[in-house]
Amino acid sequence: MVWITRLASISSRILRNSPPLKRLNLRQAAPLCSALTGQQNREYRVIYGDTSKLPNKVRHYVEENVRLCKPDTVHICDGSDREIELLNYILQKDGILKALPKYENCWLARTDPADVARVERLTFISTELQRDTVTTPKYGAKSQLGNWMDPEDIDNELNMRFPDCMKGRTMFVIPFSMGPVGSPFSKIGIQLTDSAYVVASMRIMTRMGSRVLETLGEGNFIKCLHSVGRPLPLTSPLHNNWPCSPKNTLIAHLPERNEICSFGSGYGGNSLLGKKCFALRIGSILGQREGWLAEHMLILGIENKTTGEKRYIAAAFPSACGKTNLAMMTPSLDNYKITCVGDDIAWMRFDDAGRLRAINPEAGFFGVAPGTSSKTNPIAMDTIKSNTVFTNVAETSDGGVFWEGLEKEMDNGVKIKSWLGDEDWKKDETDRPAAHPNSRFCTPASQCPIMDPAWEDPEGVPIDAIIFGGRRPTGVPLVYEAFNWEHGVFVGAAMRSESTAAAEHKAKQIMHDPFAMRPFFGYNFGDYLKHWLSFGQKENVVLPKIFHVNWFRKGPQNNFLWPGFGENARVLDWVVRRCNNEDIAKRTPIGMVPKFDSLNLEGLDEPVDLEALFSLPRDFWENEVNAIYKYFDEQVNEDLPKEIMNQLKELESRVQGEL
Ligand code: OXD
Ligand code: MN
Repeated sequence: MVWITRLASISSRILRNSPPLKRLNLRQAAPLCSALTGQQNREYRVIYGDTSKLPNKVRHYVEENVRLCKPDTVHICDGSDREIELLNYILQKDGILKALPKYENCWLARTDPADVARVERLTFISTELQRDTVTTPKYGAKSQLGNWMDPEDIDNELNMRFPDCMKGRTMFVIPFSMGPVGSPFSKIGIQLTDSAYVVASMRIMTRMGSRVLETLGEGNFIKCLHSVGRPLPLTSPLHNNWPCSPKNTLIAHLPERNEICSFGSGYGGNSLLGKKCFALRIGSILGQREGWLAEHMLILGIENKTTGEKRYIAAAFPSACGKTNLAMMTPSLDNYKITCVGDDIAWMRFDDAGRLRAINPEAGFFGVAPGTSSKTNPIAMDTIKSNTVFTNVAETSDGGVFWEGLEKEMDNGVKIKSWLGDEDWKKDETDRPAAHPNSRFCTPASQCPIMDPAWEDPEGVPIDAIIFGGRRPTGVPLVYEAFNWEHGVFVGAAMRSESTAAAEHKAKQIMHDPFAMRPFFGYNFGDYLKHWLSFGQKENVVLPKIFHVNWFRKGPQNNFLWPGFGENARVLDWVVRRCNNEDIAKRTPIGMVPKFDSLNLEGLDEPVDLEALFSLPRDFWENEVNAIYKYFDEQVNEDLPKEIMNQLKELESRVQGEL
């Protein structure tokens, strides 16, 4: 145990009332605050770990933020079993986690109902030049492709929030690696947080602890500062014992300082900073700088058991559109075996031999619970039976969990307590769901029975196909293939999908979600497109084929036209055979679709209406083209690469001439 001196600092209230501090960043703020107040140095206590063992750069980062946030105690995470037992004990004592005795080492957290999803409108990226971060929308339209804030303004915002924010609490120091520890693809972050729930979740979602510090040495890391924003003593009561500060929530990315600062929310996407903030937003910037791609994509392996041929596919769908289900699919075609490399994020780069290689930077799954069942995803159901943290799901009287989709898997007589605490919840008696639609399971990937043998390969797995997709109730066929790389980049840029509960959007609406990255771009979308296009110009690379899928097309009775889930293997079979250049595709104005009879439909329980699944209504595609024009024009404006505009014009003329 080590004692370190800390400087006292001015309270956030005083800062709030002061004139804006010119170009003051958090690091400058801490010592200045203490100098201003002239308070005496005080000491804080390291209750776990040893700061003298921290690399110098990490120690400085910890110390400057201790001075700023003023936690009572500091805990340096080692990632050990002893540590997590201690944290689970504390979380239980504080009423944040509840044990779920039906399973092994599983826990339930219920959040403040005001802190249940990612908050996109409060998520900012701050760079000196606005245009580095966002496109410039036309006609005064609001940017849908990210929020930028001036560095001076963001510093003022941060200075209004972070000083003293951890008073009475413990600051946890989490060293974590995105990607296998020591892989040349991997990157290291240090997250400082006052939430033990975040520590427990980061332990599942990342490789975390002492071995990361050993690998880091005096190397560089991404600085990740997080606070729930509820110093002690509390000034108002908590809901569900869940500390958060929704009115002050702010998720700030400062790529020019390699820094992320998140305040006020304990919810996963806002607080587990390795995930969306680091692996996607900061990751995409690093990717642009260093020549690689950070994408919102699952990675799966697909093996033909008859021929032994194995391929890897990466697929981008918007949040809550079935990436986890596809990544863990139990194929309905017996001759295929699917293995999982990742369900949410892919870091990809071309290797020296010109193959695109991908790693999953995460170590766990933070999956949407509702809809997951033994029918839709039996592999996920197996994975989550132990060592899992559930958030905002319903609880059962036999010590288990429940959510919409598990109705057929409940034992008789078992009672349900909803995520909002409604005792003996019954579907017919209320219109409140049992589980929040964005409730989650957080579970270790290593427990998934179909993890690919190469999922932790430091070199990554070779990608043969990239699939884009979304929830499109009308007009978009089950599958089509892009004509070439440039057309494929256009298909990604033009992606649209029905909104889901993963973020704070209200009504169901078809939203543009290019590359499924709309909430996660770290830099200007026009530059992002140029970056993607640049790979098409490279010599000596094997470009993966690009496809678009839509499992969600509906018929006139509002029924899904395609059974989905394990049956999606039939689409993957077609994709893989196209990667083998089989002559099974025919040209349409929007791309290549399966030739008659080339989609394997043998053994399907119910016949499918292929004509309806693949029809291309002219009015739909005219509207689609117009919507894309409008979006590109208004949102991407001058930053749209000419190649992408040309692709749109070509689509328009094909739709007009051929449909
Ligand atoms: C997620 C998301 O949590 O995309 O993966 O919202
Ligand atoms: Mn996601």
